[in-house]
Amino acid sequence: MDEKKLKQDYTRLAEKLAQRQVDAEAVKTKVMQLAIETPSWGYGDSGTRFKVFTQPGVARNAYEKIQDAAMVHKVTGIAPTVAIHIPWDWVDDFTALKQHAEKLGVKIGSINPNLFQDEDYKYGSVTHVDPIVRSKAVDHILECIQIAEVVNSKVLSLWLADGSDYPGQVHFRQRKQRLLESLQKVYKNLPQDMCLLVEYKLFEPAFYHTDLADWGITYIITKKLGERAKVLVDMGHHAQGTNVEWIVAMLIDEGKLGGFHFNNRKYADDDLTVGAINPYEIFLIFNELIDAESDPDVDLDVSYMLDQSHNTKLKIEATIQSVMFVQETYAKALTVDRKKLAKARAENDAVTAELALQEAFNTDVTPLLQMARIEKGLEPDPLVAYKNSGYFEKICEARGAGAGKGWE
Ligand code: PSV
Ligand code: MN
Repeated sequence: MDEKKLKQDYTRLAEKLAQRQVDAEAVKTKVMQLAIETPSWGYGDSGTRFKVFTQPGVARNAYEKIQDAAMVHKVTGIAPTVAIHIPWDWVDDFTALKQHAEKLGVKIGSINPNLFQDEDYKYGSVTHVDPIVRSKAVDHILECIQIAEVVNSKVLSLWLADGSDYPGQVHFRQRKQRLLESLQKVYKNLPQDMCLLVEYKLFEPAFYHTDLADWGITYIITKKLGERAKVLVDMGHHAQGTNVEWIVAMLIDEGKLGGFHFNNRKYADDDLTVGAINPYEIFLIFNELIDAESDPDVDLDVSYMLDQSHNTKLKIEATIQSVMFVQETYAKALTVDRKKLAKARAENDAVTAELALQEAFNTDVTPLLQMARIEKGLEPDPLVAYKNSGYFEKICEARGAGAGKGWE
């Protein structure tokens, strides 16, 4: 690394940003304050419903997944928490798991109950016609709240696979009522300092209807539950062409945006690397978030999480790449000339308004990110740092090749 050249490049960039009335030093501080949670299930073997593929050195249990997450944090400096999925990450002693994480410099983040892999849930979980199945589902979520308390997590993150496959199969309104009733039981038991994030998904596994298919119904449910229930936006869970940044803005304005699952999709599902298909979309989302941050009427408390399972990329590398992409895009969105944008909007000048966004999106922020990392004692390029660390060789030797499904 030629540090002299890097400093020159950074100075040139800072001058450019000053013309947009953006303080490069402030951006440099902010990009290292970002916290992106990585998912435990992104470190275990995964696949499609046709085949689960194995990878060399892949994590075989919750302890190893946390070890990998800690490695991602070590090289990026901005991935301090790891989400866990119960029972995929079940251990007999969650205090020990918490201590293991902390020893490695990370913390356990959101707790994700699993209401989709039990035979009982074939026709639904919290929406099921049978009260015994609904009770079982609610009890599992309550169990996850207890785990959250043990590991000191403040976020319970819920996604339901509930839906139906054929027209006429279910009574929509009755299912909605049962869903609300079940989640009200959960909410009543939610500790005061914990929040409940509710995630929607257009379709899958059900093909005809999904009980929480979009932000509208999820907003309604979380609104009825109470202040600590909010909506989680998974980037891959929308129909093609949906304006996700607008949804984000609406949820912010209603005080109901709770978090993100970052990823991308080409056709359906949600497991492509964030920004792989539509990098401008996440820039536009950050643009809304940054705009709201400076609004005194908005109280933002948003969790940023990745939700990706890579089958053909090496998992740790793919996760580092994703964390870096989110950070880079956030940095670009921080370089928007907001005065110019506001003025152009006030004058109905669509060209200038759009250009204000595009000039930020097209800004090469690499020198700023590299300087920010160096100042924090990190290597300038986390992917290179990881490759040079010898960690992959070490886990290949210690763990062997292919551990089988990490999600069962
Ligand atoms: C469902 O597709 C989902 O996005 C939910 O967040 C789950 O918890 C996660 O993926 C499981 O892979
Ligand atoms: Mn998700």
